[in-house]
Amino acid sequence: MGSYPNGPLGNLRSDWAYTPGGYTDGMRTTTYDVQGMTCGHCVRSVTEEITEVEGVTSVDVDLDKGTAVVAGDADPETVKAAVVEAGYEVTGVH
Ligand SMILES: [Cu+2]
Repeated sequence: MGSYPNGPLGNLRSDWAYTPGGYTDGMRTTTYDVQGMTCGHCVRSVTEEITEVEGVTSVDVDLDKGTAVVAGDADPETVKAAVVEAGYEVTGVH
């Protein structure tokens, strides 16, 4: 995670708190590139599996982009395993 720029835009979000790992808005989000999703059922399966991972507070799966944006402090390896469990593959985490 990078840092946010200083300057006019950097001050817009006053609710951002600084932590040693970077700025957060109280909830860290991680984007997972998920390969193999083709329809709403896929989205549902991935969403349900990731939701069950400890530390996950919300999941937003985008079929068109092929991403799952996960909020919370879940272990990325566990989230990846959950995606595999659902039958898909994680090709990137960022
Ligand atoms: Cu599907």
